[in-house]
Amino acid sequence: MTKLIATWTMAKEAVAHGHLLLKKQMPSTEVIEQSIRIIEADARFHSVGYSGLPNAQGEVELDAAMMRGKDLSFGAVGALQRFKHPISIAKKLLEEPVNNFLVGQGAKTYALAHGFEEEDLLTPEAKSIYAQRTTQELTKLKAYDGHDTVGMVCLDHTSALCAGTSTSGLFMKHPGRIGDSPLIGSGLYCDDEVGGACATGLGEDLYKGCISFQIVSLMRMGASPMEACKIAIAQLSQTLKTKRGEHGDLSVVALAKDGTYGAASTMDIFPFCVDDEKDGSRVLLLHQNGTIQEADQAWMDNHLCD
Ligand code: SD4
Repeated sequence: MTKLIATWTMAKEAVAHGHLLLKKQMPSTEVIEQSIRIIEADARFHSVGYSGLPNAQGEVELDAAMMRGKDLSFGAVGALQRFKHPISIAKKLLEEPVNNFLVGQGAKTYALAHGFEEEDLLTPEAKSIYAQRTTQELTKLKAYDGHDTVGMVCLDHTSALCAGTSTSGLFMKHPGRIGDSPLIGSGLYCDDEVGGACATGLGEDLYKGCISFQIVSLMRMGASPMEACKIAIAQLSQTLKTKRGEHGDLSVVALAKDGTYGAASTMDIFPFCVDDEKDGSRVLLLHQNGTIQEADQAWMDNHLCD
């Protein structure tokens, strides 16, 4: 039975930590917060939290969200600067009766009023990657290059589900740009009656399909998480190709209330993590032909920050 699933190789340690918290019977909202905080704080990862790559004006700007499957409560922040743990602010907002999704200055005012501390998130390494990349010809720049989002779904001992996301968004994004990650139904969705899902990839394409809500809806109608992920990705990819000619990367993970999981992607190889009784967590590689294999040491050495 899987209790935690997360996008990308970088989530390995966080999922292992979450696995330990689940053993201590921590609720899924806490597990999601504590696990995602590990990734947000890790300076090796330039796509989430501290040390994230900055926007077009050189500022690190973060998006994060949390959804609780028991009562569909939702909290999110967008385009937030100078707070290392946007997932914790999203969790706080989830408890509010209204005003659950705050952006920019409003999110900052809320965070300060609730005891969150401001700090500089731009590390010398992130700054130098930014400087190198901005010297490339803009036409050769792929906006999406090297930018990942942590999306995580958790099922706790009471069968309560929670989903969370955290990201610094796209490289060279316009100040104020918000992707799919903090949008309910696009970056994440969960309902205890069914299961949960999270997305990563090009936000501007993912949110055109409300992809996470779509996956949970397919599961509600009887699809397994694997079927739901595959159908949702295939449909969105086809629709975007037909209507727009192309699309960016689209990847998803899902967890059903019975502890079965699914993943799908338009990438050749999409890595994701699941919890594991023996090692705490495992990194799995989903290939285009649908096969899933465990990542070996060589993959881990070369792709830890993916
Ligand atoms: C965004 N979906 O801001 C995020 C970025 C991402 O893998 O997930 N990249 O559009």
